[in-house]
Amino acid sequence: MRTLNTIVWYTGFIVSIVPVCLIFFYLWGTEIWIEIPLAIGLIGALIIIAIDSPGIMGSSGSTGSKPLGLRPPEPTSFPVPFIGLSSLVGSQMFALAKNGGLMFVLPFTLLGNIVLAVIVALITIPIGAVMLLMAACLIPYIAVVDGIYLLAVFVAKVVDRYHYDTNTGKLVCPSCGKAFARPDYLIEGSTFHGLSPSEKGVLSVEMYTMSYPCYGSKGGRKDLPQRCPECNDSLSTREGKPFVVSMVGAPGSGKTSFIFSVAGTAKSSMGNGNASKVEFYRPSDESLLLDYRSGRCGATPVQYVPSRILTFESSHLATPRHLYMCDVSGRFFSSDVVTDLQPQYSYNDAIVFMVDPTRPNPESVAYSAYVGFMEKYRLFNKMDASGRIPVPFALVLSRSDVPGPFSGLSGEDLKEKMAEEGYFTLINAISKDFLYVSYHACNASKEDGSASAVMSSVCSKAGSSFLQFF
Ligand SMILES: Nc1nc2c(ncn2[C@@H]2O[C@H](COP(=O)(O)OP(=O)(O)O)[C@@H](O)[C@H]2O)c(=O)[nH]1
Ligand SMILES: [Mg+2]
Ligand SMILES: [Zn+2]
Repeated sequence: MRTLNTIVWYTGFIVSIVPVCLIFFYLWGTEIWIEIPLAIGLIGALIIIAIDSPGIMGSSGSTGSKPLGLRPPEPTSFPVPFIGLSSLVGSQMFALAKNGGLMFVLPFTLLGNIVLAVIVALITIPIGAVMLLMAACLIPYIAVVDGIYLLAVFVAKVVDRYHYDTNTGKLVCPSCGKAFARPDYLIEGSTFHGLSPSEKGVLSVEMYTMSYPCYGSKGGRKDLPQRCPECNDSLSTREGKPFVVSMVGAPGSGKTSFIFSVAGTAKSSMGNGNASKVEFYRPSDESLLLDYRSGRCGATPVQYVPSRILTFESSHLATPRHLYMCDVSGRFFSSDVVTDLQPQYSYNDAIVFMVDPTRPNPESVAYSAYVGFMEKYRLFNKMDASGRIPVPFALVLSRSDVPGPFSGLSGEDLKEKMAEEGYFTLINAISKDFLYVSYHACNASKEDGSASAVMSSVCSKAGSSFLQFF
């Protein structure tokens, strides 16, 4: 912004000199008696303007020490805004008029020595006249510059707001799981919440020593150090908007396996061929994927487990995208674990409910896990049982590799067969609680695409851009 202000400032001088010359030539033609004072006036005015430039006078700069005040005004508040072009050129007019006036007054201070006074007057009065005319000629320049300024501010505001809202506006802390609109940004020891577009809409903010990207992740703000506003942990989400999946189901139903099946498939297929990079947010999850691939899948502990986060990057996305798969112990859905602090219940984008149809008494195990989940979910979100929840809900039968009554079925066929096979109460309850329900079968112990198909279905129901990755 400083640069822009400076350019407008010096262009003002150049632009106003041209009409001054034209006025002289229009009024008096090319007479020598007018050319000489005009030349003196122009050269003098330019010299005075140049002498007062910061480059020559040094940057000592406070307003009081300026001898003539023809430098561009320094912004006094940080971050540096547009000064506002009309007030910029307005103060330029004032500076020219004041200096022009001074040139007229100067000879009178030397009246003690009349010869010197006349010589000085011969030089300063043309300079004064040129400066006063330049001040007057700035008026049309102000009109043009202001028009451009107002238009630029309007466009910048719209563009900035669009970038800001499309690229940010949802943050889930990978450490504590709390959700916020924006992170805290750290700049030169100060913390800014959100670094949001200001009144005038500019693409970067100038602090005391440096310029920082302000709006739009494309501008580079995503590379600033960030922290979680709640737990203060440092984040490297790079403003990637997350898609959050809550995993639900009885112990051993296949939740953890499902997560690694999705993650493994996404990594080996490079997000269905649409990502340039797919990796775990936490490198330590890589070894769990290796365990899963070699058939080891440990029980998930009964405590808060940070989500498994998969990061997708693509050249046509301004920010990475993070897929949060919130794993929990199945025991959270039984009555022996009373407190359940799963923050994702208030903001999840999809729910995947796993059912193992091969265990003894599968319907009642699944139903009681579902009831245990819904009690906590409604309680957490302060919902009564009357409203249907608009979050996409996928019921997934695991162990599709084990032959049984549901072999080869999915969608409505699977739903009907389940109703016949004793899951009627469960299906009925789900239809009452959720608006968008889908039925799937999958082999969660393999990366055969069956788990990814579930992701594809919920992403499409949620209208999420993550759909491309499955
Ligand atoms: N054959 C087969 N085994 C599965 C499937 N899903 C889960 N398992 C196995 O079931 C056990 C429990 O799975 P896990 O994912 O830990 O269940 P969780 O308790 O719901 O997280 C693990 O040994 C898995 O390998 C499946 O679809 N097919
Ligand atoms: Mg588990
Ligand atoms: Zn946090």
